Amino acid sequence: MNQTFQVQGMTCGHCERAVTQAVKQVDPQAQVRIDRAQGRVDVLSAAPRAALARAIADEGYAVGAAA
Ligand SMILES: [Cu+2]
Repeated sequence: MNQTFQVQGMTCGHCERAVTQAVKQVDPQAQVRIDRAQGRVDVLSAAPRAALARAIADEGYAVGAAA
């Protein structure tokens, strides 16, 4: 299932890796696609949306609903 998150505060490749790692800690099988300019993170995963959002937020990024 594809899940889209709006994530604020990603400014560089390091941020993309941090977000990707956070998602993969919840679901190692997850596929993550990030559009940094749009602040958009697409996650292909069956993990609960709330768990993915919390993991990203725990890295220090503001997570909003998908636009
Ligand atoms: Cu960064």
